[in-house]
Amino acid sequence: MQMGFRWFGSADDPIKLQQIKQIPGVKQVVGALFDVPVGEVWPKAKIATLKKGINAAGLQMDVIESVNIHDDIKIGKPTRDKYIENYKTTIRNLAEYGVKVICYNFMPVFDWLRTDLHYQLADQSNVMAFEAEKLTSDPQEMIDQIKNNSKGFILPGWEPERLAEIKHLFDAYKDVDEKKLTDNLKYFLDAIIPVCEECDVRMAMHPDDPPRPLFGLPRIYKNRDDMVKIEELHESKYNSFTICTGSLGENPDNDVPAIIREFVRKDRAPFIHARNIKYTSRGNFHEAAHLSSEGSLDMYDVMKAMHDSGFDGYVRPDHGRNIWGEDGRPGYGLYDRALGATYLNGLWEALEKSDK
Ligand code: DNO
Repeated sequence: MQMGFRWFGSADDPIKLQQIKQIPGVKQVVGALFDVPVGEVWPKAKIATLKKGINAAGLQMDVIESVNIHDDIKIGKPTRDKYIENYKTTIRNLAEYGVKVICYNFMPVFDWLRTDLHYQLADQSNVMAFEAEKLTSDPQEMIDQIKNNSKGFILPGWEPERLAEIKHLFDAYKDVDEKKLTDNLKYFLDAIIPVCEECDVRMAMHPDDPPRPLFGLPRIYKNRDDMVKIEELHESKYNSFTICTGSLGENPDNDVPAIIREFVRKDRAPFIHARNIKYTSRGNFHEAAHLSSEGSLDMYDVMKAMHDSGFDGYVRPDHGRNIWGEDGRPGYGLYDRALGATYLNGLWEALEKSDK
């Protein structure tokens, strides 16, 4: 198991690589290029600079999160082939710099969605939260709320140039149902997985967050059965998953440790996001500190499932709270994620030693 930490780059992340290096046990920086428009090729020179900076801080860059997928691919427009060719070139370019795993998602329009970016907990820390009753009927209102509350940070997966086109995007998705979206995923995987096999780069699809349809848009990675369907679209260990404990766990019917066991044993889960959440009522939740005692997920069971199945991939703490006066990017401050990494490493050490 290798512990990583997500980082938004020197131009846009107040957290310094040296601070990440000081978190005990963190070996990997999970990075990305945030200044390349979705759909364009990631240039080698920019990848080289990113990697150089990370390596100079004594850290590795084996995992990229995310190379986002152009909407034309998800919608299945004729122009998708051009963007798929670009994606293949990006895979090849990343492979040249030693990247092993690319995290991506196939969610229409929105990546993750929350109705509150600063939900206050009793200890005065704040987290992100989701309450279905607070979803606005007009998605534009939701987007404006999120933008206005993000304290000027660009949130992952919320590229301003895409969301500026929201009405147009919704129109473009109007004939895309679950079946069509799945067919379009298959078309994409059939095209890119042979390149992944040739370059030894694994695609790791991230679950829908929250794992339910939103604003009438289809969602295709919500639970274990969806994962089996996606796996069958293109049989290869390079067609694999990011298991995000928080996203899947947001639906209490999902047995997250069982999902981990099944897909790690099959070697289909090279990347795990470890996050805790607390249910406020069915389907609603707020995010929480990583400890089992702070949320509704048992993080010992999560780590034990990874350990028992011989997990040998990458893991990172996921969304944390803003604590100790930090006013960081929602979900991605330094302190609480560092506590999370340390806690997860502690659980792992105990599991390793209890085996001997
Ligand atoms: C949110 C993240 C997502 C994730 C993408 C992967 O904080 O979990 O933005 O990175 O869905 O493509």
